[in-house]
Amino acid sequence: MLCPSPGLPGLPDLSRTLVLGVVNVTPDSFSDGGRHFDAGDAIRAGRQMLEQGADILDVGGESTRPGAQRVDEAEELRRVLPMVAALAEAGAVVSVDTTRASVAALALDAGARLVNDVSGGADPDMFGLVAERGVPYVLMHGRGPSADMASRAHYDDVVAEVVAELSDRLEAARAAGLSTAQVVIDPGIGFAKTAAHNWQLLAGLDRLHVIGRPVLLGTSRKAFLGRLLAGPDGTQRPTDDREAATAATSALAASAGVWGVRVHDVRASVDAVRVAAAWQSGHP
Ligand code: PMM
Repeated sequence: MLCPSPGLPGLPDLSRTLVLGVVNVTPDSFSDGGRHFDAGDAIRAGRQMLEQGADILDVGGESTRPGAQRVDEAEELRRVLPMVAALAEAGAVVSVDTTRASVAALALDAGARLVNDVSGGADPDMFGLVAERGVPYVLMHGRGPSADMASRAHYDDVVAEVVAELSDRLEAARAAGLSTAQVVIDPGIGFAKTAAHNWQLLAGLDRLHVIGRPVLLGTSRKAFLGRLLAGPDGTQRPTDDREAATAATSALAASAGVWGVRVHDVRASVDAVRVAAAWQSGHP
């Protein structure tokens, strides 16, 4: 069993796995191709996730999919800040999914309560900022930028290496003044990992326990699920048809004691983690 009830400052502390709804503010959300951002649609999507039971909304303005190129800081701010402010105003607990300390700082000013950093603190100012603000921080495992991360997917024992590399980053975070109590760890499913590595990590999730921190898991709609569910001709299951598989991972994550799951379809995963909690406790 992983670390179930961490009491992270400013975040909900429920007797079940938390569900983080993904609010990706990508160019598709811009009504005129990216020049003037109409936050309306994205805010409505975020509000709907709240109604469906999301515990946290994770707002990101930069794609981290394999091969994705970076957006510049001004553009990231323009995408993220209005969303963070509006959703915090609507009563949501908001997380900002960014690798830039400057973006994290302004998002915290705008009402975010958690920093989700897929780079594991690559920005030299990130740990210092999070230490100073005292907010919870998701330290994710990866091996460098999305653009060429596939070339770094080489492991002898992926679980042991992810544990060792996360432990090193946690040590660096502590050296920069972060308190261990602020940190959530994430094995970074799909980040510098093949499908086989992802499954090995999920099978060995219990071994992350040695780090002693709560675990966040992001499996939602990822390619390794599409590959698992490929048709007889080898065609991968399309992204928008991976929801049942994602919900299955949420139920299994919950029964493994995972602290939070980061998902696109909130309703299905809220149902899944509630079923898992009732199953484990023996009462609804
Ligand atoms: N995955 C993505 C983006 N942010 N954050 C955390 N902590 N963990 C993840 O696995 C993660 C993340 C990429 O997924 P998306 O492009 O579908 O949002």
